[in-house]
Amino acid sequence: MKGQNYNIDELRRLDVAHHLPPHQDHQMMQRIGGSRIITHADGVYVYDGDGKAIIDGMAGLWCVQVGYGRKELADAAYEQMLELPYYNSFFKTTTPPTVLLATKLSELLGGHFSHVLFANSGSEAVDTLIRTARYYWQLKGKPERSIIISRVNSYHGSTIAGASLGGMKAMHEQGGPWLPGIEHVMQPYQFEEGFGEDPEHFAKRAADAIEQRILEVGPEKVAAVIGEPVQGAGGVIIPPDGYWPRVEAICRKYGALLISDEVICGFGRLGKWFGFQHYGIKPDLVSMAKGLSSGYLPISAVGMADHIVEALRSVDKDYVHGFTYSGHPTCAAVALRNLAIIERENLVQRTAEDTGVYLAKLMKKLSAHPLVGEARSLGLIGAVEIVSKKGTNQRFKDGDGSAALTIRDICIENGLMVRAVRNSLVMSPPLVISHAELDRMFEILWKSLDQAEAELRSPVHAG
Ligand code: PXG
Repeated sequence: MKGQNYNIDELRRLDVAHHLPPHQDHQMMQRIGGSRIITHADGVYVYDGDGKAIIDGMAGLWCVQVGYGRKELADAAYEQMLELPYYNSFFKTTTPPTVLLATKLSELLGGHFSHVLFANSGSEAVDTLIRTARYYWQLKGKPERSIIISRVNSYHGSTIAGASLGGMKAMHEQGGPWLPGIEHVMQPYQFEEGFGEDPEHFAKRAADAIEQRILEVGPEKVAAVIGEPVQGAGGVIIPPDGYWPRVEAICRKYGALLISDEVICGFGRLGKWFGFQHYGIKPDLVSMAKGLSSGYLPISAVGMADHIVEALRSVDKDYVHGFTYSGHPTCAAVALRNLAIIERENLVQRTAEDTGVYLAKLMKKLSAHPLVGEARSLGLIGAVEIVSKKGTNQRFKDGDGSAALTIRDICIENGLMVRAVRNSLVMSPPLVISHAELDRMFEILWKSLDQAEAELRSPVHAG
């Protein structure tokens, strides 16, 4: 299979002719003649149609925790498909992997999360969160509690509900009207919104923005506050210490549910099984996807705290929610095997105590580069802020994002896949990455920044 001879030129032509890739500028794709075709992958490397090896600094799309080429996961899918490829969990029926995965997740979530409900994508899990939070309050006799507070630049998916809940301006400009009852407040993004401010003060200010909004809309109308422990797609925004415990206290004060969207932060990314465990908070609902199966098959889940399940069980009628493939046995079998690999290879602890620490060291070194305003990381997720003037948060071209895109393209040409988000580069390598591979990533980053600098500082680009 690997390195199979595809007709890459023809595939690129067909890509333009018939395929609309997600989250993409379709005019640009036509202009550049189609996508880069990724033909195969192994470990932390992906390979394109020209045979070019690229270190996958993004773990696919923040998801391939255990790296590529895991025969065990292919075997798990194969064995389950022969045994029982699919059956539903609707007809008072379910399947062994479904139940075993629910049990395993409830163990990993710890303590008060006794149950999970399955879906297929992060977006579906987020829809489930919104619906469950609102239904919970209906069951508690407080249907007026329907508002959900979210943050600017948060990402919660691309369905109508997910995009409504997310704080992505570019998404909100396309395809509304949006779901009512969502409020967006400031993000805990110190580099942009509190540059030079005492971090403790900034943490308090950002958390208090939530309290203010609760008071503005009326605490009796607020169902929940949702956040990613670290905002991923929004630019790897790592909140200052003190932010999450304060947000939790605010939720408790006004009786709002606290929801942690763990789609990126879950499964070891921050050095704990879940991001909320890193911050020492206790949410009422959590969403999971991506690293749950390391992206080998689509599966997502919502973890529910005991009091939510008690409310669902307080009535003798259906909770009329779920999907054809909720708890899909093949996806569940692969997820179970993936979690077993993460445990066996100690990837969560390794991220906390070894590779995450090493990444932080490399980030510190990189922050000396003249184009770098800040290089931050937590566990194996990080961001590099690109600035036009060292020591400030001033951007190239009024912060239109083109500088980061230029550097990103150079990185890819040099054999490193990273993403550009507004004025930063972001990364989340597979949790199996070695020190030597991290070294290689940062050699490429530094070299690419050097190459980009001349171009960015030329009068044409600096504009
Ligand atoms: N919540 C979070 C925190 C996410 O990161 C979703 C929900 C939705 O998951 P699905 O499986 O429906 O895509 C995500 C997904 C990007 C990018 O630009 C990030 C995601 C998806 C697409 C693009 O970094 N995250």
